Amino acid sequence: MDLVLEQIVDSVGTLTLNRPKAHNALSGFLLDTLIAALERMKAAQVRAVVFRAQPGAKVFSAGHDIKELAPVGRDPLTFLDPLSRTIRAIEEHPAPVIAMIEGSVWGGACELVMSSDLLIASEDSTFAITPARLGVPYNLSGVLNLSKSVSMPLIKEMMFTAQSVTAAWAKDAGIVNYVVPTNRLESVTYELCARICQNSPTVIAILKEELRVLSEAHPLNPKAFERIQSLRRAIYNSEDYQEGIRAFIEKRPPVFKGK
Ligand code: YXS
Repeated sequence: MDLVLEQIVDSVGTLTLNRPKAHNALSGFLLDTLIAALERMKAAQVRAVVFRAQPGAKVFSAGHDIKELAPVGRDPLTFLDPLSRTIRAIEEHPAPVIAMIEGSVWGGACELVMSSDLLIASEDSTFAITPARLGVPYNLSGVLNLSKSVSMPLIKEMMFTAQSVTAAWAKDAGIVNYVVPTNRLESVTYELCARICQNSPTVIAILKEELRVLSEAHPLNPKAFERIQSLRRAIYNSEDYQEGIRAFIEKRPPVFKGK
């Protein structure tokens, strides 16, 4: 079964997550498939890419495949991991990537949609940033991606509570462009694509790249980077890191001891 369905109509590509048995959990294989599909869309010179779950999905994506998270002692979120590579593929794609969201969005899937260019969410969709609930020491570029369009107090509330927020909350927080009834999600999304397709694709591509470069322009001295990495290493070497994953697999709440 194809883990990502691809379609191109009138210069607009649509990529549909298709791993329903695991709620579109982002396995390495699914993410590599997504990256390859984005490459094909680039070769086809689409003017916009819509990124979605199956119509009617209750869960847009359950986030990183927890069963594939690195074992204790290894960084679960490195530059060459599938999730990081997919996020860069979205950010560096020359056409706008529009996340059309229905259902609940979890963990790394929040970073995936929040790294898209535009987000259109159904009224009943929700968003949960879960590292604190899983015991995962999220990486610096991921935290930057999650926080770019949100005020500090609001992104801290999402990260520290690790609880789902509604689409309306996400709209107020500046995370999504539009919140619409589910039965209008497709029409609003593809109408927006049609408006984008009327404009110069080369200028849109350079504007997207300029905004990416500017949004990543953060001075970070080597000592600060190395200090953060050593703090992260202590966490992915910890009992709490193992507890978060074990608790999910054992279908029970985690009990974190802070070590
Ligand atoms: O028990 P089976 O084999 O049927 O499989 C179950 C779940 O184990 C599986 N599944 C997942 N497998 C791997 N990774 C996942 N993230 C994942 N989520 C679900 O799918 C089958 C059906 O799940 P089940 O029974 O829980 O369905 P449900 O309808 O009762 O509940 C749906 C959810 C989404 C509320 C529930 O599955 C859930 O809470 N999933 C985990 C959501 C989450 O915490 N995601 C964060 C993943 S870690 C991540 O993204 C980053 C590393 S971080 O945390 O740092 O942001």
